[in-house]
Amino acid sequence: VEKRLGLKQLVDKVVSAEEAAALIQDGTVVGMSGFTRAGDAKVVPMALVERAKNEKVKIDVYTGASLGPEVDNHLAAAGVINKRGPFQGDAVMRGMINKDQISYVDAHLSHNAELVRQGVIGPIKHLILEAVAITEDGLIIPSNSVGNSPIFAEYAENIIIELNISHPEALIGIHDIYVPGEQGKRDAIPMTNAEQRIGEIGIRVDLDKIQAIVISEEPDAPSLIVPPDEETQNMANILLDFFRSEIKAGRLTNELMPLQSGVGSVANAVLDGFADSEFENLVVASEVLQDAVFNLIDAGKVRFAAATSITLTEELQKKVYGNLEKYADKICLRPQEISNHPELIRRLGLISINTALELDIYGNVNSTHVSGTKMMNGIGGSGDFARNARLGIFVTKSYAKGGAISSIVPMVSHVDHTEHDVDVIVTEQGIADLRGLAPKERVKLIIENCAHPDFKEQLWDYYNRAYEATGGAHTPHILEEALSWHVNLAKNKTMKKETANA
Ligand code: 0RQ
Repeated sequence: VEKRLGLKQLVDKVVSAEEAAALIQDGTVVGMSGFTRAGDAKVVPMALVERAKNEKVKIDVYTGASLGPEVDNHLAAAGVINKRGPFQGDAVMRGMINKDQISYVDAHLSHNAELVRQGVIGPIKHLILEAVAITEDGLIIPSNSVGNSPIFAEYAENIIIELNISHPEALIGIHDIYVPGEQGKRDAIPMTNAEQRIGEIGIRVDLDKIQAIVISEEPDAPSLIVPPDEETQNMANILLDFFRSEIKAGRLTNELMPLQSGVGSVANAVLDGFADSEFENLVVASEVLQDAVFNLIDAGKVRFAAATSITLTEELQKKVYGNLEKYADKICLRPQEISNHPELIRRLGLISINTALELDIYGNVNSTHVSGTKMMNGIGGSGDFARNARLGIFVTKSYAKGGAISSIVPMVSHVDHTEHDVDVIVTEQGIADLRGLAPKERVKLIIENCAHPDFKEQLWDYYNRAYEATGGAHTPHILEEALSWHVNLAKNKTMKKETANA
């Protein structure tokens, strides 16, 4: 502990998790560190779960992104969370959101910092921040995520630090903390390539705001991704072939452009696909570094990887955190305001790869709402990237729930990424490059190349009738029928239309 707590004047701030949790007041807004189960505040929230057994305490919780079970499961189940933002991915919290027991503000992850600056989110009474160290000159070194912690630290009235000594000391030095100033007065962000460091190795805070320090040894919950299967492997191969054709066309080189890839099993499998490819010297400029990125660093394929968090399975946690020195000069963790900043995504020319729940025949993408109503996880950073990337790619299997659901529908039941933000679609069936195409040109590629064979005929039938009915309007639809596939799913548990003699 002594080594990690470099600023000796703070030693008398060390308290128990219970004492720290007692400082949180009912009805307040609390910021917490954590991004996709990495670097979460853990022990103070769990003490709050205990406190809530005897006393009413309900708060609004804002974080970087989804947190592990301590907050998004246990704290939610204890009834402590009134409002949650900007991203979650937990079954318990999802259930409560969809039963109106928690209100959820699902937002672009790059937008949160601006909302804090403007006071739309706030006043933030407390920030609970997991750190690996506090340096002699007063820098707080976050652990394996940065998320929104720097902006919360600037605006929060009080800061509670969870000093987690189980994280490796080698994390010190991998962060690059740069916080833009007020809008209208700020400079351009001084980054012209993804490998550049532009800030400090920790978060500079007003030390008077540090109210308590809790020593913790609680590990992060591991990521839950499953290994690639035949279909995700196929999607990866299709995508690699697409990159090859872009190289032939002179639009990319073998190093591609900085890669962003979303969370989840599909996105991880797609990145894994690079391992046996000819691509090399790759740079990753993403939100989350999942297992695949470290495997690619080991394989000599990725030369540098920047993000705002590191989220690994148990196996990779052991491998990476046990040898962090090996990766230290190849990785960098930034605030999510920077990793997801439109200015940088556009300037650096990112290739972004995110997962869709469903998409429609014109290329609109739904990433969040099952049948337009039930929240799954949230938009996360997918919108930050898709709209501003050089190439906005969406991947999804062409079907879900054993084939009862077609991921390609006449009209999406909720839109997260409009047709204007979606460049390329990949399913296990094939690819649709939508760039430069008008809606009616897109239909052909999406249905023929990407839809599951079981649904192709049904999609063509809808489109052809919509074309006739509208006299070939710009974007043909039959409004009475556009969402009938979802209605059919709700009634009959399938999107498959009954055949005439069935
Ligand atoms: O549910 O396991 O209960 O069957 O959705 O789907 O295929 O396992 O894919 O884990 O990669 O998640 C879009 C949810 C995909 C995720 C989404 C059901 C399916 C399964 C999961 P079951 P898969 P993944 C960076 C960028 C938005 C945020 C984002 C996501 C479950 O990728 O949340 O991109 N993305 N952030 O059966 C009903 C459909 C369905 C369906 C799939 N059409 N209808 N259910 N499912 N398609 C990260 C951050 O920003 C932090």
